[in-house]
Amino acid sequence: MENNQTEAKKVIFSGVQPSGLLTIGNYLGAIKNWVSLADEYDCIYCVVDLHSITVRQVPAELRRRIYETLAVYIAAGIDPEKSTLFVQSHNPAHAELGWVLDCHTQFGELSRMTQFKDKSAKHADNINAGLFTYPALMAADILLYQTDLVPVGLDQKQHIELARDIAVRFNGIYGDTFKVPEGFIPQTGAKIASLSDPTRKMSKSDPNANGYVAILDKKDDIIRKFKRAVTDSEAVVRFAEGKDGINNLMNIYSCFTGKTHAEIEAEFAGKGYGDFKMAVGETVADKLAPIQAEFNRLMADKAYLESIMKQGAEVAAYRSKKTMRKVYKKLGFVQV
Ligand code: AQP
Repeated sequence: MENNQTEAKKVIFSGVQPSGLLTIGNYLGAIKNWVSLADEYDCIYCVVDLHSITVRQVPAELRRRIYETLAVYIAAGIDPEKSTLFVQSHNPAHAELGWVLDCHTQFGELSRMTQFKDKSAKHADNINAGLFTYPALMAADILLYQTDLVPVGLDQKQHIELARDIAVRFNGIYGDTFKVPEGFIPQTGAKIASLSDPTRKMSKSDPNANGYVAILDKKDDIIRKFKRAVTDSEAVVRFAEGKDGINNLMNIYSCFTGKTHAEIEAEFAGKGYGDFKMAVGETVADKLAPIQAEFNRLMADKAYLESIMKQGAEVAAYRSKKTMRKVYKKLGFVQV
């Protein structure tokens, strides 16, 4: 199952929740980097369905989105023969280690998590215990595989720091058990903002569909959303403080074209926001088109997606077993 070469490579783990249509924020902050790291590292990419039920989901939609999320990973360029792709609930070790880490995470630590504060404000009618302990389950996801690096967007930085604290604490109490992971946050694209409110991050569960661009949005919709994007009244394309909307569009354009901010400023010198927004919309739509075509092909072959899920779950279970045995032994549980 594993060869020596794989064992020598550093381990990467990351995931996306199937809680909506994946956005270009998820793509630029996480998935695009997963693809670029896949050759150099031993990569494990997960569809984190257990996390998604911290917010109420419609079961039929959730089921469809689990397939869709996996299909987006592959369509974006992750080769299931090189990386392990699987669905979190298919490996029960995540929930098992999650419980153990719940018991090693402090109430005060979890109370400080900004995502918990944001999400409990958004879902005031359903502030459940899972929403609160989400970061401990995320720590379990990562620590199970003795992960070295976790490529994520900026919004997950605090959770990665907590995962490190939990690992250090556990190792301190019971002796060396977990590798202490590092976050890997990209230079550009780490925080893509909402198009309708550029002071907030772009989110796939935003009830306002004009705030996000989904990876699977049609070209016309993508262009329309960029045309409507909130900017400012200066009408000069330049990256500067107080120009959140334009800065965000420049970041998006930079991520998709590889151009620097200075190059973008030069390209649009003397042109208005209309031209710039149009160029961003066209570029994003054109770059997403091949991913969308591959996605449609994959979604028409559920049997193939299921075979990837199955194969990935076996590898994930095999790899996490070693960590779980170690954890249970260290805790004093009886092993028969
Ligand atoms: N706006 C963003 N910019 C850059 N990176 C982002 N990520 C999310 N939004 C942005 C990164 O995408 C990965 C997967 O995120 P997630 O699904 O685990 O949950 P999230 O961070 O809460 O993302 P969303 O889209 O906002 O989901 P919902 O709306 O369901 O809460 C992570 O690496 C994240 O950093």
